[in-house]
Amino acid sequence: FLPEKKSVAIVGCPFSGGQPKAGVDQGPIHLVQAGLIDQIEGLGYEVTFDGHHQFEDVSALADPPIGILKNPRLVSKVSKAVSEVVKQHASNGKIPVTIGGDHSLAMGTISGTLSQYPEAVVVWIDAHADLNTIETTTTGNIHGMPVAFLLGLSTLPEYSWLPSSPPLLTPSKIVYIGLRDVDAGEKALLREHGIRAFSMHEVDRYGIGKVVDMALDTVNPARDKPVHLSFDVDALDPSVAPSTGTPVRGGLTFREGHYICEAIHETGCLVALDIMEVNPSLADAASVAQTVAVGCSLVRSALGETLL
Ligand code: 5AB
Ligand code: MN
Ligand code: MN
Ligand code: MN
Repeated sequence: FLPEKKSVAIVGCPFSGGQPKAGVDQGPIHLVQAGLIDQIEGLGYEVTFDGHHQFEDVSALADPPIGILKNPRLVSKVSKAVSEVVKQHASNGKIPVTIGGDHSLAMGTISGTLSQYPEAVVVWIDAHADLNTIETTTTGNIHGMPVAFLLGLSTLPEYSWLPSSPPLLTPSKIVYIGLRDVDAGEKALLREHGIRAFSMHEVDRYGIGKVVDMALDTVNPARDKPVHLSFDVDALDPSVAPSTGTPVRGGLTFREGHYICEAIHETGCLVALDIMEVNPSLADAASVAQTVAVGCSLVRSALGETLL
């Protein structure tokens, strides 16, 4: 299933509608300005980048809340557009690298990957499970809900473009690493659906090397399935990636985060990558530069930089 030519397509998504803090839409602009494209080319890839995705003006869309969900139609429209772009790049044999933007975008990226590679599995790196349903969300922020939509646990007529019965994603095709701030309703859903998750407790107990092996053993035991890696930078400790909207202390170290990307690269199964939730409006200039640099280096690691 892997493209022969080393080819990457950057999908820049300046979008913040899945959460309330301004600035996360500037994340992709900063990542590109920091030289991400040259850096990927430097690894021997051919890189396609047609400019950042242009999203419809929020004010142009009548978008009252559904229940407590904020910007539900806008998030749906944007994710649907991203899904089509990701699928298109994947079908052209490129690895889509989507840079956010908030994590609601993963509804688009992962559905795009799964429509091209139905057997793909998802490795979700995050402090949070992003598994809230319409019933369990306490914030109404859709960046905390994309996995539930992908699994078909949340359905709305406004999201009918996303298949729900059967859904594209099933519980045995996703695994989490890095969790440490999971809502009570999400914990119940993890248990109910038998979704495998490695929290920071397991990272401490077994070490990151063993945790990544175990995580891949659960979703991709023969290492023969395409892997979509969705990386929320808040999985990293706030001392490593301070400029993000929902930081939680006690996260992955710089090396643990990069190790995950390197180990997935080593499997040779990576078909799509998301780097999400970089928010350059949060924290001081040095912290922003640090977070943006970490975002770029995670991408490089996932694309094989550290292989000797
Ligand atoms: B992120 C919370 N669980 O549902 C919710 O950053 C936080 O994409 C979600 O992981 C965090 O709003 C979403 C409290
Ligand atoms: Mn998160
Ligand atoms: Mn997330
Ligand atoms: Mn976050």
